Amino acid sequence: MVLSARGDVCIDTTRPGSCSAMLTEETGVISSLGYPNGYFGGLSCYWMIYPPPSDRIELTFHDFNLEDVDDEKNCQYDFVEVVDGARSYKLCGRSLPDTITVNSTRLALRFNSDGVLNGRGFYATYRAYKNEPECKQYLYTVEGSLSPTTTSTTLTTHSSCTWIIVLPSSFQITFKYQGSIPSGNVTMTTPQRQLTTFTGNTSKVAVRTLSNILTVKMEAGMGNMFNLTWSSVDKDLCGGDLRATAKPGTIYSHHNFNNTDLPSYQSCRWTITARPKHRIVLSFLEFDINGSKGGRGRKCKRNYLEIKDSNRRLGRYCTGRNAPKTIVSRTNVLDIRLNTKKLPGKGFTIKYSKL
Ligand SMILES: [Ca+2]
Repeated sequence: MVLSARGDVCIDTTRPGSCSAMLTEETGVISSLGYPNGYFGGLSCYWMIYPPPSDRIELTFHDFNLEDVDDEKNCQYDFVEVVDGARSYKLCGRSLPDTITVNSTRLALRFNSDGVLNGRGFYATYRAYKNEPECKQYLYTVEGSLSPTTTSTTLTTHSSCTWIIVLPSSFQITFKYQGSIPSGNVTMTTPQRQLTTFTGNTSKVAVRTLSNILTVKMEAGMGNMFNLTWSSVDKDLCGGDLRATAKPGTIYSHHNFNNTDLPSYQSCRWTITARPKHRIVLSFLEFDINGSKGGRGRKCKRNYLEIKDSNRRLGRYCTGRNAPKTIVSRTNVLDIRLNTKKLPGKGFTIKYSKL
């Protein structure tokens, strides 16, 4: 790229060491050649800021050290000139200028040094932004639903809207999506990866993220509609110490049993204790644990439930091999362990009581 500077000098901005540049990003850095070790005399440098569509450009100087002058209003030696189309103003000397905000889509900077007496130089950053607030919403609830129709007023003035579900780090978000996106798309991402992009018509899809943060971004388009419901499990919060009495208690394999499948990569332990000389009876009301990936494994390797009473193993269980119905302990302590890896299945519900 070649810019004409001073009319008679052409500067190649792609050449290393060039003192001029065209800046087309939303935000960027501008510093004088040689900063902070001082600039040369006889420079005339131009920076053209042409950011993506925006309403305002904000220019902030972080360091400003040009040739020392008595009169910073009369900048006739070394100076920075800011041109926003309508106006221009010169900055010189060693006072840090205030942040400059212009209602313009473009901004030009010119740096001029004369033949003698230099300074450290200057260092500035800029950012371009739109006047309207961003269409972005943070959601902090462990379950909920969202639909862009509820925010259609904001969507009409934005090219895209973003919803970010943020939960504590031990949580894992599962979402169900259905939508009709005739133009644009809806993209789901976690900090780790892009999960999926929806366009057109999508009937209900369920996705388990393994992440505590989910970003949903919709590119606006006429007639776009979707509905997203999410739930989550706290993967640290499973298992527990329970007491068996005559009145039955219930163990659910995980939160939101019936609504979401078992979380992947869990290790949970429940210890049930009855009074001495009593035994414990477990009744399995529901049981669905895939022994192998997505199927009915025979060896209960991938996902399984293991039950012991006082150090003696009563069995390892998964669907298909030996789905349990009723288990009675021989001692007053029962130990239930759940281990899951991938696609563990629906989960289980167990009633327990003392015998
Ligand atoms: Ca000078």
